[in-house]
Amino acid sequence: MITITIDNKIIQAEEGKNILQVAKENGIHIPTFCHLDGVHDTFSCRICVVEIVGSKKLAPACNQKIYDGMVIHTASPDVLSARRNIVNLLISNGQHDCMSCEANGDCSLQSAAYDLGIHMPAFKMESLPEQIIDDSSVMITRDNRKCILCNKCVTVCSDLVGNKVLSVGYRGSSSEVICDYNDGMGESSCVQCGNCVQVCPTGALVSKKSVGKGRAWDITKVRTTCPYCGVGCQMYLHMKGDDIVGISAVEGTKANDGRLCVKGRYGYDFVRSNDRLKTPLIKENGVFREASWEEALTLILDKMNAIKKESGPDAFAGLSSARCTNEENYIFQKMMRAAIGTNNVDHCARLCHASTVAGLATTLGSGAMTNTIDEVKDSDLYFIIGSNTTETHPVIGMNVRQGLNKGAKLIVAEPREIPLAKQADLFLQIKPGTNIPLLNGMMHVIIKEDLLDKEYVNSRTEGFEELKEVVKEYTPEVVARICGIDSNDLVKAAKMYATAPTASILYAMGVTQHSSGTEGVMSVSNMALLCGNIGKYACGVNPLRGQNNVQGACDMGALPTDFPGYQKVANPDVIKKFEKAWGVSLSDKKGLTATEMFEAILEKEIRCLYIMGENPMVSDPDSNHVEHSLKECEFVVVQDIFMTETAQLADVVLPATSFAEKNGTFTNTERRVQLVNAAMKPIGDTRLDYEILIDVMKGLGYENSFTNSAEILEEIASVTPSYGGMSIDKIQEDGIQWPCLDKDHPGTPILHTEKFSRGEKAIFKPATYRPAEEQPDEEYPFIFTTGRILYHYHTRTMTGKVDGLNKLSGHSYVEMNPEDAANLGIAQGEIVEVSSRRGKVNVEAHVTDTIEKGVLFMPFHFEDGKANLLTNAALDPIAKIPELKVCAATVKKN
Ligand SMILES: Nc1nc2c(c(=O)[nH]1)N[C@H]1C(S)=C(S)[C@@H](COP(=O)(O)OP(=O)(O)OC[C@H]3O[C@@H](n4cnc5c(=O)[nH]c(N)nc54)[C@H](O)[C@@H]3O)O[C@H]1N2
Ligand SMILES: Nc1nc2c(c(=O)[nH]1)N[C@H]1C(S)=C(S)[C@@H](COP(=O)(O)OP(=O)(O)OC[C@H]3O[C@@H](n4cnc5c(=O)[nH]c(N)nc54)[C@H](O)[C@@H]3O)O[C@H]1N2
Ligand code: SF4
Ligand code: SF4
Ligand code: SF4
Ligand SMILES: [Mo]
Repeated sequence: MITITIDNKIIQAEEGKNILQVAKENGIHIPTFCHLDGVHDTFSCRICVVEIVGSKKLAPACNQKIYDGMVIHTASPDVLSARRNIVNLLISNGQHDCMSCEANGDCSLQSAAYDLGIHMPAFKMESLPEQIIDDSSVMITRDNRKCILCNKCVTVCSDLVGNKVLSVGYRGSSSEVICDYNDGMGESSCVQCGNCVQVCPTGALVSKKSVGKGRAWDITKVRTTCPYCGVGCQMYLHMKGDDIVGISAVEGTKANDGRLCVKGRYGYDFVRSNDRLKTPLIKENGVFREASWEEALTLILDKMNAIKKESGPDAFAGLSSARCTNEENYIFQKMMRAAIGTNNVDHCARLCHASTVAGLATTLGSGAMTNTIDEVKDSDLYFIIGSNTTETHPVIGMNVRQGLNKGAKLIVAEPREIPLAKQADLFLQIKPGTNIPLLNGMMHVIIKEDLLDKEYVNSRTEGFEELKEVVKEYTPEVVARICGIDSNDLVKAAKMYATAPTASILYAMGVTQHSSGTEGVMSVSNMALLCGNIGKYACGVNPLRGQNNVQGACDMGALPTDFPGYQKVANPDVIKKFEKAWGVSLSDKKGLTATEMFEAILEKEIRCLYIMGENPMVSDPDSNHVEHSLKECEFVVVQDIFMTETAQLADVVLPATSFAEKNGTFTNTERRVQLVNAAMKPIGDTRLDYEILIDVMKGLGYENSFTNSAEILEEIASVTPSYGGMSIDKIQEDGIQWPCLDKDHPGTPILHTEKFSRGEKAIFKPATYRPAEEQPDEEYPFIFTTGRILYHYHTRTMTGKVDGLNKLSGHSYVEMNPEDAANLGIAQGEIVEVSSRRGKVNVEAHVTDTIEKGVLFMPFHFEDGKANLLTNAALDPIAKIPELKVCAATVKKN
């Protein structure tokens, strides 16, 4: 610590800091336009100049390190005169119509002018360069007449987002910010994340949706967690009364540090959509009518109690929700187990990372991301397999791109040339369904070339000999043939992965959604263990969990085999523990998985299905089969925020509140438990999910005493060891990563550092290649795979309510290779028929060389041209996850 003086105030400060930082920490205001903490130190705007006693020149505070005894004046006559000149030049050079400008009240230039007492620009420009407002982007307006060339947007887009759309074009006084090769923003490679808008100090970059919706002073900001993907971005909802008028990222947070993606920032219209369910609905003679809560609950309870009496607890099944909070999921599984008495409870993780939960629990002892999101940017190498990271976990994708900017290497293994594949050092364009041979082949090379970490394998793992035996046959030549890649590339990939100082594997649905999904996951784990890459900084096996709270829904025991904290139903001690905690006797019978429930309905084993926040009519494979099953089910309750395709088939529909109207916690993909805070009162007659469930439990004869979600979290902590130290107070600000064993425990950023959760050592579980259940044949000669796009989320109940997102992508399509299209005489944009053994759809053809010959890809988001009419419900025998990534299909001209 050293001593300096700012404006006659004596301050103790840390050596190495700059004047701007120290002033800010001590409540002394120095204006700045261009500074971005730790990122952008161009000191180009010069508005932060200060006077340092003994120095002849004014110095920019952002660039001047402090020294012991330094004496600084931040508002001396010279300083103020310099600032007046700068501001006068800036406002004279542009057109600043503050009265109607969207940034009024939230503009650094305006504030500086006000503070300096500048009423009118001092200089009169003969003629201003002609600059046109760029209105071409769906989400953002650019008005370069208000741009002060601070360069922040350029830095954010290139360094923090990694998209490199923006730059300063032209020279000298003609300089201006441009997109790509001076394209309109809407025609450029911009992905509309709005991160440039957030840092713009003026009204030069504006979010269209917020225009005219309220001034800075009309708005209160409520911090919460994004309701979409598992990154768990921290955001402020900008509230004007009960309306969300904008969203911004929280800066300095662990999960997203000031960044969001397009869905998080602009996908909020669904909250106040007119389509929200507002009252309970009861189906009578095939049509819904509005009902009171009392009426709806009475009907539900009469029916449920009757079924329970006649057929017992195992005639019930429940689907919990990865969109709901931990507290709601905890109550849901407690309802199924304690109030009904069955373990037939599951949720969409079954369609998603069930194979991760099973696979990594076996090899490592914990089925979660081993490392943190923030570390991702520090890896030396990324091996990305079956994850379209920049579209599905965009902020993690931004961290990958930050790493690439710093020189990290990238290997992508994918059937499609996804955006990151274009930046890869090595792109392995494999056939869908061939991850296991690929990974075995890489391990074959690593062992053969003696690149394994022997010390680690000896001291921290078991089962190496079996692995060696299995991968022996997977020579580069054999693997190259199965995967459809070049054998030299395989060797190169193996060497790159094994020799990188730190290497992080990121994977998702391209690995998990196969009938060999669990073995695929274990193969990923095998390769990381072989190279000693688990339990270390910037390394790891990182399954990117999908939904905002899918990690939490699993943690809370919305699984047929697990109580909260993965305590096993099969373990009698666990049953005893929960019987004591809940004061009831519990079933020790393993429950049905989500994918088995629909079968059990058809076999008349299940009579009542309770669905909270899931839309299986669109999201489950083989939709015709799901529809049949739901229609056959005697009593279906759906609790949702919209009238979904699934809710249409229910007997009773209950309206729930959305994330913006509730308190609680979500657990993101890096195991971080974070707060969800209500920003508005519930819409219509909607009720909180857990309140509804508690009423149902009461009607079934089980009383809870909870009055709010914080009390539920207390009970969760008391029965779930890995959440033992979690409480609302403790997780304020940045959240805590589990395991967090007690209230003094700091949480756990990196798993398995000293020993594995499974016990002392991890285990290799080698797998042999089993082709996908359905292979192309003469009738269905294409491999059909499905997935996601950046602009939409799952069954579009939420993103489908956002005009801008619908404009960016509004309907289904099929991607196919130009050669295939030419052979079939199919033109770009033509409507074609795609069919499989289970169904057919008509969709637009997107002819693109990013996909290989013989492969078709379709997003599963859209109700028109529903991909899941075609997909195969074949299951992985261990995790019961369906093979959503491979089936046989054909395409023909209409
Ligand atoms: N924009 C957006 N983001 C989302 C979601 C969303 O709906 N929209 N959903 C969230 C959820 S729940 C999840 S689970 C995640 C999913 O995130 P991802 O898994 O990244 O998304 P997908 O598009 O399902 O699949 C990823 C990739 O797997 C590839 N693939 C297909 N078959 C194979 C194969 O056999 N091997 C390999 N190596 N790759 C293959 C596909 O080409 C695809 O690009 O996204 C989350 N984020
Ligand atoms: N072909 C194909 N199919 C797939 C996949 C694939 O890659 N390909 N991916 C699979 C994967 S990984 C997943 S995770 C599943 C997702 O499948 P689903 O979970 O069925 O899909 P969502 O659209 O997310 O459904 C969530 C529902 O919750 C509702 N909801 C949102 N917030 C709340 C709330 O606060 N309370 C209540 N009660 N309801 C709420 C929404 O309106 C919506 O109806 O899809 C799977 N299906
Ligand atoms: S919106 Fe995002 S991608 Fe587009 S220019 Fe701004 S920062 Fe770059
Ligand atoms: S558009 Fe905004 S952030 Fe970008 S250079 Fe201009 S003033 Fe700075
Ligand atoms: S990356 Fe995921 S969590 Fe972050 S804003 Fe986008 S959808 Fe939300
Ligand atoms: Mo998922």
